[in-house]
Amino acid sequence: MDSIFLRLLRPLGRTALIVTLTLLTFVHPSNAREYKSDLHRFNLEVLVEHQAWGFDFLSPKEIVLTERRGVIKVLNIETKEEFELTGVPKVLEEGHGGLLDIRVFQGRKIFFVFTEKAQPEGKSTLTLASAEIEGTALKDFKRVFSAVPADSLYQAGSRIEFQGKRYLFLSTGEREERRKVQDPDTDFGKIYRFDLETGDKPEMWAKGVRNPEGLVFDAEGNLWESELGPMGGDEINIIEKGNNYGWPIATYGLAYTGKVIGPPTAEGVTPPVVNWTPSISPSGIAFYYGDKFPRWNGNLFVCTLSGKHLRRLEVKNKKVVAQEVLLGNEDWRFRNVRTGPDGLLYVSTETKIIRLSPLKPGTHKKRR
Ligand SMILES: [Ca+2]
Repeated sequence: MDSIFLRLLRPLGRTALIVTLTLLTFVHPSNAREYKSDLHRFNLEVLVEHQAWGFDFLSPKEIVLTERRGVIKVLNIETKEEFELTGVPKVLEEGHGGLLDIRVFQGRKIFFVFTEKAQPEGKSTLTLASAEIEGTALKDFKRVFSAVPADSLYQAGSRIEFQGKRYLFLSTGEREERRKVQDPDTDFGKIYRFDLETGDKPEMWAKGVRNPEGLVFDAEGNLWESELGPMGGDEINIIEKGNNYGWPIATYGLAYTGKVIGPPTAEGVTPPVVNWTPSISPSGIAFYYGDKFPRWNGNLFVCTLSGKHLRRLEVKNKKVVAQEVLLGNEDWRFRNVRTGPDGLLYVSTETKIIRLSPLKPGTHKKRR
């Protein structure tokens, strides 16, 4: 029996059928795959087959991205061509360190975080730097901040988030200096605010975070952070000035040996908005604000490493009211996520950058 679709087409003749088939082909490019979620069906397209620890939009058509081994690339999201920038400083790729987050500030000025050798011999540090992208080169490279040296580059944190055109927030990890995290005079396990106008010494905005790999403002101006706990105790927090987020005096997680580190909550400690035990290892986070996925608007997307999925959180009044696991069958470690200027969702894993675009039944003919 003919489908309703074919019956409707028949009077229009062969041309309409060919045009329709062409459009169907168009929305199914060879490397696109179709997925279903609770609220939207979507296509997944692989843009490039390599890691991006951090990435941001340099223009509506270009992504600037980091590979942890010490490479910064510019990717054209239409042609999928990319080139590597020259003039990138030498990074120390060790533990969780290397070339980490990267953000576009204004025009082609960028900020990025990397880890490098420091004195005394054998120590390393976490450095925030700025530079300008000119053609295929990094110019005007400046170190803005280098953290107190430590022995370890595990739990390095290192997300950057801007507030308007004046402030930059940076999350620093504990770097296995657990006992120094609560000390306000060390750079371990902190959220800093930099005033880019005055260039003053950064202000400690909050303390007591462990390995904060996600940092993002929502549309109402709340600063959300994600952090990897020890064994269990992964958290999402809302960061407020002066607050203590508890590590290591309060945690839902256990030491890798199974030993108790601290109670889940303690006086003076701001509890997480949500926590996960066993671990899913949350990394980059982003709110979706765009017109391509209307039912995802205002949702918080969380990349997970050991969880190997992209997690969608529905948020109401600063609370997580629903969660959905997306792309859990791919065996990918998800690193970072961002809404594109085109309203599509861009996600990086340890092996690729992908783009999610909506697919709604019955909308094929509208899509050009
Ligand atoms: Ca905490």
